[in-house]
Amino acid sequence: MAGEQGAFCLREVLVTFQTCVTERREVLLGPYLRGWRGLIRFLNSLGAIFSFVSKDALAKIQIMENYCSGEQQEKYLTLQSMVQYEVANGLVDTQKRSEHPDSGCRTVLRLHRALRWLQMFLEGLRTGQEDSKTSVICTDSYNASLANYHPWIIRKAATVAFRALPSRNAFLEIMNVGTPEEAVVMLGDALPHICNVYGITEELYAQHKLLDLP
Ligand code: 1PX
Repeated sequence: MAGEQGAFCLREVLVTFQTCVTERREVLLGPYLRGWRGLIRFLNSLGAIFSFVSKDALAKIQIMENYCSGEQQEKYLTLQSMVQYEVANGLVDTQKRSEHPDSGCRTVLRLHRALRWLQMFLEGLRTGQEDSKTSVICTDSYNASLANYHPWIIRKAATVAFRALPSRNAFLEIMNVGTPEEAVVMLGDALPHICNVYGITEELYAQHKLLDLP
């Protein structure tokens, strides 16, 4: 992403997922959310057919940004401090959404599950054959991850939208990091960082039994 209005470059977006992990393996929410904003910008460039997805993701990013700039902002510096604060103060609904329908913990959990989809999708693109279909890679990675948490109607809408995805090479070019071959190399460099963020979050949520938050 070369500046706000400049050409979109996926490399710079993915780098934020590298910079959000500290030496103590904490996940900084600021860069994490910036990474998500960049991804949504990319999603928007794929056309209005994905606007129902970006609307939901943006609403979640916005909820988190409000916490990060709100009265308790120092509690929302890292994922670890957020979990500690919200759990210790009873700010998380664990059975059904009621008093705290938009806790940071449940909101990040939705993004975290989507990050797993992203990781699988980009890995599928990276290792796919030149003529493999992006829609198939996307559907397979969705079915193996996020779809498990979505009702039928969302799954249906998502799989219909996936059919509109461009070919693998066109997709690699939209990433704006050079030739398809260069994009594949970039993905190979960037994906371990996404896996790392995913792994740290998964471990943290498992420790606190937060992986099934309503
Ligand atoms: C070069 C590749 C970059 C591609 C970037 C694409 C970024 C996609 C970001 C997807 C973010 C999806 C967040 C979904 C969060 C979610 O699961 N929300 C559901 C549950 O929320 P709730 O508050 O009700 O508990 C919500 O019901 C979801 C609604 C919208 C539909 C979500 C469909 C997800 C499909 C994901 C794939 C996107 C297609 C990308 C094409 C490349």
